[in-house]
Amino acid sequence: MLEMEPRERFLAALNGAPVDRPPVWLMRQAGRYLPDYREVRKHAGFWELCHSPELTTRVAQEPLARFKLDAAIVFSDILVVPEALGLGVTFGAGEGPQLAHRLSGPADLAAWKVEGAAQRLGFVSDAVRHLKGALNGSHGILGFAGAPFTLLAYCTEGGGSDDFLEARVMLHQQSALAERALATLADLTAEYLEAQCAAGADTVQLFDTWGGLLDREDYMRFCVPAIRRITEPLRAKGRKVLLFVRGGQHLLPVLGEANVDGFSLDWRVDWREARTRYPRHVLQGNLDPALLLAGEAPVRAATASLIRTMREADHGTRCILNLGHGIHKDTPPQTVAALCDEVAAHG
Ligand code: 1CP
Repeated sequence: MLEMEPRERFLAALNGAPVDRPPVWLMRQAGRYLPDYREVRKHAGFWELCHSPELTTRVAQEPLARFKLDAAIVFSDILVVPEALGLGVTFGAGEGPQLAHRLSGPADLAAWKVEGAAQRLGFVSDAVRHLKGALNGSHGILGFAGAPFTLLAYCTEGGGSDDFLEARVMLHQQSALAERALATLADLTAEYLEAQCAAGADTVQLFDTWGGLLDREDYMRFCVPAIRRITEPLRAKGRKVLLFVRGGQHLLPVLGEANVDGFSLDWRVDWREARTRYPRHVLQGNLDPALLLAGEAPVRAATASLIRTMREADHGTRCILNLGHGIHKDTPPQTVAALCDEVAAHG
């Protein structure tokens, strides 16, 4: 098959059309492991960066210039949504995020500034539009948002955590409040993702980074209905939605209920098992991000082996090569280059 252009290849894989080889992009491909990103951050705070279309385009384009990638992801963060709701999100130097106003009872939810929140998120669609103009059709573009439970987890905890106990307690102690908060987050996210698509995103990904903390019953009860509030209106408009659930291997049997076009698989999911269960979905993933710290040879071997698996099961279509979670900040750019070169060599 003739060599395809990056965006053409990315769209073909999303639509289940033939591809010369699987397209590749990497979660957190723009970020702290890249020197140019660190340079930008010396001069701009994190929110300042997110609000500047020129800077977000610059950091989103840098990995495209360095590596043979097929798509860009708009530079932003999942916590723009709680920030737009007035929760006061800050990123301290070298620490995780902090939220000034945690959700712990009904009065906190009543104080969320829902009105005008979608408009306050307009800077993210501006970033998509600016990136679209700069790329001029060369690469695919992904928009994204946090999935409702992952956002709820940060809202209740007031920052990062390993187990997000506050949110898991709330689901059972204040179920009605949790459901209302999830629905509020979902409805805002649906509008926000539609705006990203209208601005030029080819697909959007929901990051449920903490969804894997829940068992199947709770995921079905709380997360799936909230995700469907997002995916139903988007898919009715022909938008394509991908869902990433970190640590969600036990949830795989029920994820089909989320009404998405595809799944981004955590590295612990067996590709063949996922494909057998979901023959028609787009599957994306799922190399262990740790491989990128292990050197070029292991990266190339694992990449070649994953492409073989993709081709055996699907002739390679409806498959997007990626990591099973984001690039670690200590990753050497050379191994990222090796990964992308290896994928390109399979054309
Ligand atoms: O410069 C800095 O110090 C900030 C580091 C950073 C970066 C580079 C943060 C703060 N966010 C981002 C960008 C980002 N975040 C992107 C775009 C970059 C790209 O992919 O190329 C994306 C898609 C995200 C998504 C995101 N933010 C997720 C979901 C994906 C995942 O990694 O699981 C999550 C959980 C966040 C929250 C967040 N934002 C930033 C940090 C350090 C964190 C983790 C907080 C924690 O729980 O400790």
